[in-house]
This record gives sequence, C-alpha cells and structure tokens, in this order.
Amino acid sequence: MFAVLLFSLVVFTAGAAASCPRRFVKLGRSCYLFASTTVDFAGANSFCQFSGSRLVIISSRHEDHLIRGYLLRHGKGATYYIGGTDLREEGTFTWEVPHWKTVGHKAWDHGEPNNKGRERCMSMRASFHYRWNDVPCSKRLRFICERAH
Ligand SMILES: [Ca+2]
Ligand SMILES: [Ca+2]
Repeated sequence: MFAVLLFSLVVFTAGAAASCPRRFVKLGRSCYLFASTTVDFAGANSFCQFSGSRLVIISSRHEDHLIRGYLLRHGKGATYYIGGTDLREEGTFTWEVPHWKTVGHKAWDHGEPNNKGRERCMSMRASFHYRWNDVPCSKRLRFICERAH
C-alpha cells in the first residue's frame, strides 16, 4: 500500500514537472513564465521568444481570471507587460504575436486605455488589481510569457 502511494506520488510529481518547462507555471491550458527582471517591451518580447514562448495573449475572461489570481498571490506589487500594443494603429489594441489579432476579451481598468503620454503597450498593474493599463513601451517592467504545454 505504501509502495503504491509512493509510486503514484513520484509519477504525479514527474508528470507535473514534465507538463511545463522549468520556471513556467501551469494555469489552465497554458504554461506561463512570470519574469521578475524588468526590461522594456521589446526586451520582454525577445526574452519570451528566446524561451520558446511569446508574451502572453489573454484571450478569455477565464484566462484573465487565472492570471490575475496568480498575480494577486505572487505578483509582488509589480506591473507586468502582456503581449498587446496599439503600435500599428493608435487606439486599436492587438495581440502582437503571431498576427496582430484584435483584442477580443477586454479587462481595462476604469479610464484606460488613456494614452497618457504616448502609451502604446499593455500591462497589468498591481494597484489596479492587475486590470489592464496602457503604458509607454520604453518603461522597464516585469512581464509574462505564455506557451502551450
Ligand atoms: Ca493565452
Ligand atoms: Ca494608461
């Protein structure tokens, strides 16, 4: 009995580790990397690609809740870049990779996006309970990568 229990424990642990690459967290159907280094948007984009992923695309209310829930527990009060910008057309936000898909589900904070001082990149801000805000792409922020597992 003990051996069976031990065996299932080992298998379960190994299975969980195998489902997402190192440093990625599994939430719902994707693996996410909550990077704690701060870089500008272009740097965040490159980092995710280098890690075999892309900046996160939040495509549903459910996914938004999963990520927000994680950040409220582990976000450490920081602001995180997510994968959308309005660099192609001011005021129209799209998920950059791979094909500038128009943002469908939206979770902007009240009064955002306000483009205050040329804000063209999307972020989740701790003081807004991680609702979305547009920020200047040159800002050095933490960021979230996503990949399928
Ligand atoms: Ca996603
Ligand atoms: Ca803003």
